[in-house]
Amino acid sequence: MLRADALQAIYPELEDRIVVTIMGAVAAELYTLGHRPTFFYLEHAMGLASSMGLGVALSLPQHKVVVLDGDGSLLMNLGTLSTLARYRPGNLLHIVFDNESLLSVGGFPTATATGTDLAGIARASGIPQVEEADTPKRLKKAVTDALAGETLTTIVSKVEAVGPKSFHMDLPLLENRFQFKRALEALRRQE
Ligand SMILES: Cc1ncc(C[n+]2csc(CCOP(=O)(O)OP(=O)(O)O)c2C)c(N)n1
Ligand SMILES: [Mg+2]
Repeated sequence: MLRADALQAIYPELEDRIVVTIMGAVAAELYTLGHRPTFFYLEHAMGLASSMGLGVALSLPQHKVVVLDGDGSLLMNLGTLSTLARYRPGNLLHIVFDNESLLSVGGFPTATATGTDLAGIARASGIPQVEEADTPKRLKKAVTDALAGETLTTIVSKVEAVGPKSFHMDLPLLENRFQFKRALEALRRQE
């Protein structure tokens, strides 16, 4: 499965949600599908998109929060899974696109290329719902089900190590940061 196809399949489920992504390829792919003020692309801070998503989910319990993570990023912050499991916000959906590669910096193989099982680590960390979805159709169903429910879910999706030709996004980090903050403040006023 190409991650671009996977994202296209789930974009209708994402467009009205709070979404936090890692940097690089997946950020550019989501941005290209259509930016929303409730999307934040966490540049530089590799591994911390799920930590940021946890904080947002805990502070806005009436809204669903979706994190788009990567294998290399999650491997850099495996402790996030036990922290997510400890606080287990039912409004948080954590999607890990596992391309077995640090694709965005040139494509070096990660530990998932040599057998590390992120879904297994998520289960052992205590994440209450862990799914594996390797086709756009299965991913869409897993995402729809998770967003319809109230259970913290991690979905691990194996994807090909293929990214967009360009990672250019016509949105500087600072602009995204202020826009996202204002969008969250507006949502909080509705709560
Ligand atoms: C702490 C830290 N180390 C390294 C980097 C450089 N870096 C940026 S993206 C990236 C790879 C991310 O890999 P993954 O999460 O698997 O996403 P993919 O690029 O495969 O979509 C790396 C190593 C960084 N930004 N921060
Ligand atoms: Mg990767």
